[in-house]
Amino acid sequence: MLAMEVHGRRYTAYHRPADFFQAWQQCRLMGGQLAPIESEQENSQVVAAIRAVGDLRQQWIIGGTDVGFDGNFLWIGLNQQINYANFFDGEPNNHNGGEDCLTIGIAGTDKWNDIPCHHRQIGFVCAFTD
Ligand SMILES: [Ca+2]
Ligand SMILES: [Ca+2]
Repeated sequence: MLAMEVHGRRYTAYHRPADFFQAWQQCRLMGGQLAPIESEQENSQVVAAIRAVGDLRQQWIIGGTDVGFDGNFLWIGLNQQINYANFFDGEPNNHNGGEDCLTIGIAGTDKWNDIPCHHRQIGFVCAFTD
């Protein structure tokens, strides 16, 4: 209980078009990681970070992927499987067999979606720990 602050993450959203791997590299170069989200509270923090620079009418890249093993999602910066999940209804659907990277902001909600990793989105969210 009350483990919500245990990770001590700060999230920053970047309104900067990028695909998953570009976003992953940019977060790393800035000393952070492409955002993992491990609780409802962290999901809210990510939404707040996005609203500081944009909105949820478009999808923003976060750090989840099942590349290499469909249906087995992990946080790329943590090397850990996703436990807390906040997918939109019907997602992840691996549409056309080619969706391996996660976004937040599908249909204007704070829910997640899987998309093709090479699709550029409006921006991405990094997480930083002190
Ligand atoms: Ca997939
Ligand atoms: Ca999808």
